[in-house]
Amino acid sequence: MTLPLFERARRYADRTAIVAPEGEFSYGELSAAAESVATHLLDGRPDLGGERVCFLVPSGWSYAAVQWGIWRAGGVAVPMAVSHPTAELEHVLDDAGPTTVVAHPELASRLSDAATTRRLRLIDTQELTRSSSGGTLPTLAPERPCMILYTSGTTGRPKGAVLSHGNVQAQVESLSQAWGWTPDDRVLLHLPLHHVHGIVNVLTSALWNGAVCDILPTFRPLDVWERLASGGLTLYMAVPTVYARLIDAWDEAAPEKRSAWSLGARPCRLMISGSAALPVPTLERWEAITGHRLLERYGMTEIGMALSNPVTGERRPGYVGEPLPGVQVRLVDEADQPVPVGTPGQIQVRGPTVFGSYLGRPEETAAAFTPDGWFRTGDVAVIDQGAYRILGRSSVDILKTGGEKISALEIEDVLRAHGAVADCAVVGVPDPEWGERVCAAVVRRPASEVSEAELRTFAKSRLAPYKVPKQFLFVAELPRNPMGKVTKPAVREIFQSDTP
Ligand code: MLC
Ligand code: AMP
Repeated sequence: MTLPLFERARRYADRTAIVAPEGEFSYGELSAAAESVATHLLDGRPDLGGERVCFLVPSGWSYAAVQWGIWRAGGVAVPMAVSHPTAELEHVLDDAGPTTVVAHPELASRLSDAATTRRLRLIDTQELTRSSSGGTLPTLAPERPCMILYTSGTTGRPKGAVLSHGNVQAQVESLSQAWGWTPDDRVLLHLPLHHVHGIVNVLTSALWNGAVCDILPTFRPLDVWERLASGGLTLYMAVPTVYARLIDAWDEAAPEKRSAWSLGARPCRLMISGSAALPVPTLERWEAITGHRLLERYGMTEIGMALSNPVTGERRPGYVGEPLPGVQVRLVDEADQPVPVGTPGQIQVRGPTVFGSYLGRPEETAAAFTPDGWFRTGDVAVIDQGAYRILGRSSVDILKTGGEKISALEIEDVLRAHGAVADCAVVGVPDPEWGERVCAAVVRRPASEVSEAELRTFAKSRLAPYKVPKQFLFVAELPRNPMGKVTKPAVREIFQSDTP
């Protein structure tokens, strides 16, 4: 017996699973490749027994084969972001404590020193998928952990959210039911594959349902338009910044291109937006261009998806709909008591889709849940005429830029490590392209002349590209309240009044 995901793949053996830069591959080929990867990773052992395997593999066929292979061997898959600098990759290695690291041949050099220092086995994807299969693979219970996804919190470096096979299956079953996935679906995937959005909502949902996952390794607006317009796609999912970029590309295109793109995108059955608030003007413009009213939904790394507008029925702009099947959602006050309908409250979520723990952080895990098992999202919403509307977050130090969640405090810690920085405050400033733009107010040390460019280079070598502030302002002092605490809203105002 194996997990339903792999059992189901047998049913679809001859159907296409993945179309990627490497070629077109059937479910049968994916299952066989996963067995090879698993056999190689096991190296004669019966079961990886929950060992973590970090992998740095671009979106595509190899990614899916490696992810499934780690799962089939009884390992926990820890996807690493291809866009991250070594310092971020090293944080994941140190926190996840893997035994083995898998890397695409073109990316292996980025991990070789780190792997050697940490005495980790570094395996190349080509070697893995070439090896022969055979032997028995372990039986996997749904409660076993399968994946660790790194996510920023208010404090410290990113934490690893541990998801079980059961969590992923519950998430996929909920979305399959709500969004009506069938084996005839074909979804376009260009989202990064170290987040729940790309991994669960797109890749795993497609593979669970016997559908085709059509992968573009990176997001390029013209490629996406051409792919949407070439027909055959039934589903498309992206973050609001992507829709904004696609709208810009459409506006800049020649009239014949515009009509071809608009016409070509129309037959797709469903287009979805999430990971950040979808501005109503973006929803309206997209509808005018393509005829599709985007279905907005709300989710989070720790819980998968929680709220969604309906496939059939009214999708109210600015609202994220209702709880998804199998997901319990409530709004509470500061004492964790449910608030009356119409009163804003913090979103809490419970059920089989919710993750188990943050790796190695029992205190943060305990603090994230109420005693009766509700996960505290930190997002605030209100129910208005039966649908949820997200109002914001309870912490000013969590930002969302282009669908990426980041911690202001993590960026401040990095900037403060620069010798010329006496103090700093990082804020998210509303931005039409990114949702929030990361901005840093910096107090330089006396006599320091450090430039914006120098600080940016410094930050870039230590942080993921999307965490690097887009704007720096040098200030004499930071605004503080009478208790001496930096007042972030006042810092944000400095940038808003500075924006031309
Ligand atoms: C890239 N940059 C960003 C950025 N992405 N800056 C801020 N925010 C981002 N999200 C930087 C680049 O490093 C570059 O910096 C500059 O901005 C322009 O880069 P680009 O090449 O134009 O950006 P691009 O690579 O096209 O990326 C933009 C994007 C990408 C929107 C396509 O960020 C993306 O795919 N975002 C989706 C993330 C996602 O999947 N989130 C889901 C999380 S799960 P420089 O200095 O080098 O020029 C979750 C739960 C849920 O949220 O509900 O789904
Ligand atoms: P992440 O931790 O990267 O998974 O990001 C999850 C966060 O993204 C949530 O806690 C919300 O703050 C935000 N988010 C996701 N979907 C939406 C949405 N539709 N509207 C507003 N915010 C959203």
